[in-house]
Amino acid sequence: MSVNGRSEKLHSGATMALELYLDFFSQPCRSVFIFAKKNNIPFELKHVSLMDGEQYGEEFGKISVIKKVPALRDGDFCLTESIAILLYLAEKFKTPDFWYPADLQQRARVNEYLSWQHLAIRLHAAKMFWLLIMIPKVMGVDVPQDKMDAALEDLNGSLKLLEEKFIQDRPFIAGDHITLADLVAIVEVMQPVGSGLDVFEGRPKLTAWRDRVQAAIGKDLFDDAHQTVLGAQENVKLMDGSKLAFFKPKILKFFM
Ligand SMILES: N[C@@H](CCC(=O)N[C@@H](CS)C(=O)NCC(=O)O)C(=O)O
Repeated sequence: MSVNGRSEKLHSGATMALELYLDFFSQPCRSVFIFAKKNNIPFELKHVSLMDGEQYGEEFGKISVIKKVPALRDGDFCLTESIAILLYLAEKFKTPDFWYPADLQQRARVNEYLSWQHLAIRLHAAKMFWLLIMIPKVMGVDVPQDKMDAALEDLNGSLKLLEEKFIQDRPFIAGDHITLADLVAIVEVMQPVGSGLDVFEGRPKLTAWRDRVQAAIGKDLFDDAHQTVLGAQENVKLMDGSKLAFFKPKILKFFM
């Protein structure tokens, strides 16, 4: 696997550093990155360029047969799935309790959100990103208006549930403090923003929650993790659509 872009060595010890395989276009990668950085977890960042198809390369195949990012390698131990990775890091590095509270009902709230989000916010926000920007502007395929309308309706439904069921009148999803649930939520909510859809407009509750989450993470770290996706509208102009040929059938089948 060629390692490019933002690869950086964050740990130089005699023993092999924990490795995180990430691409910053990817929402779950951003949650893992933010969590590791915020908690001063030493790791070596291995950039896997999805746009260059590096997830299908032989070298990354040794790390993950699923061929998706994020992935983690800790010595001989390889792990996929962002939620599993976040929990592994939380347990291994004994991060502060508030991230994944020991309190039974607060933890249940976090688990509830983490279980719900895959087929709701994650799916719908990612779909908007592909329909608004990647499919038409990089793959050169027109998106019919009815597909766009249906996708927006789904996203609006999920955002409504995020506000009304998960945030309610609490500062954060599980109460007074940021948890893994908020972290996993914010990276997904930011994805359509990168494609030019301001999901915060007309949603004061969501906006206030975003501001609290951003403050809890720290603006510099938040911006650092999101600069790639928030620059997507410019970045796509430089992308070579033919490079996505390997991805195109899969994406069109999934989102169109
Ligand atoms: N459930 C997985 C989802 C991972 C995932 O879908 N990763 C995407 C990027 S956001 C990916 O690597 N896609 C590459 C591909 O499908 O070829 C997680 O939470 O880690």
